[in-house]
Amino acid sequence: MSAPQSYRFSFGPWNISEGADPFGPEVRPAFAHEDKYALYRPLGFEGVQFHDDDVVPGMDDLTAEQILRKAGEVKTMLSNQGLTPEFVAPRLWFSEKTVDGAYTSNSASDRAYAWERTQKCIDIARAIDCKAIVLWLSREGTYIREAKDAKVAYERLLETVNRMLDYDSNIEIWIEPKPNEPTDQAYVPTIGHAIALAFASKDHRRVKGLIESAHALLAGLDPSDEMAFALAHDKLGSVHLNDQNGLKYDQDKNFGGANLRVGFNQVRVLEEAGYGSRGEFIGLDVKAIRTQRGCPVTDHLKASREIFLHLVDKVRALDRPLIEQFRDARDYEALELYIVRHLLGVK
Ligand code: XLS
Ligand code: MG
Repeated sequence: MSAPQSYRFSFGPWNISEGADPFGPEVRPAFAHEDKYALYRPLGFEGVQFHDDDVVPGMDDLTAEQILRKAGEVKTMLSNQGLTPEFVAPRLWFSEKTVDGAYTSNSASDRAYAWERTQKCIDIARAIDCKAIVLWLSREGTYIREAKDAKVAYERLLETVNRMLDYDSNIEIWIEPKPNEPTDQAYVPTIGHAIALAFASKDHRRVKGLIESAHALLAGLDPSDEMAFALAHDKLGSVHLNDQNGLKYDQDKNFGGANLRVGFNQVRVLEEAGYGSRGEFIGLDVKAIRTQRGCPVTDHLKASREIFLHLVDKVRALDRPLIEQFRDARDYEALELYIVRHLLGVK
């Protein structure tokens, strides 16, 4: 048997936040973005996930040269801290020009803005030596179904993916599905949709998915099965591990915090498929609870990583022959009791 996989972890600077929510303002002092890089290694993380404007704030008002200069500075900061940029995602949901979506907007000028911004995002990724672009399609959807022609919208998404592949011959595109929020219904709600787009594209080897646990749960699906589907097609670019307590707003709770067994099964599927052995990161997307005091707050990141690693130990300690016996006998009652006892640490 090969040596057990050791995992590398990543998160985005937005995971260290000031605690604002839709009902109230910041509750913790701000902590400068650029000071966050020094926190990664001591917390056990080596990958940084970015939005394009995390790298280059105010990028819409800067020239190409200014953008590249700023990106170069960030590249140096990362290498000073021994960090790897995992992905850059165009933040296409903040601008006035994307209130009704970006690539799927009915307005040609909105779509032109979205494409310009995407090119700049790829330029930034290149400038910091990052090989992947994440497309979280946020406002690509509708509030009422009649607002857009959904077939045309999917054609526009495919056209965008193909243009991105043409624009840069090395980058990978990782599509991050989510079924709703901020829109009522989002296009590309599941990993199946993302992978269909990948295979329809002109170079499917460079188009994959990023699965966020909470997004799969919001679609009423089990994240471990979503991950298994992507892995079976060799299309799991990355993950955003977190948790979600039912069909509510996107909670970004600590991994395993709401449903430990659902967390365990994600780890089991990743581990059994050898995820990570080609350098893939265990990415987290977790929010500190609003009531948490301090600056910067990082306990939620530490906790999620620790829970993940405990679950790896649980997966490695499974009695595989016993599981096979239960499967052969189709005794799923016994299998379930064994799994729950195993998780509880009782014999
Ligand atoms: C939203 C996403 C987003 C992406 C990057 O839920 O997690 O932050 O991962 O655009
Ligand atoms: Mg995410």
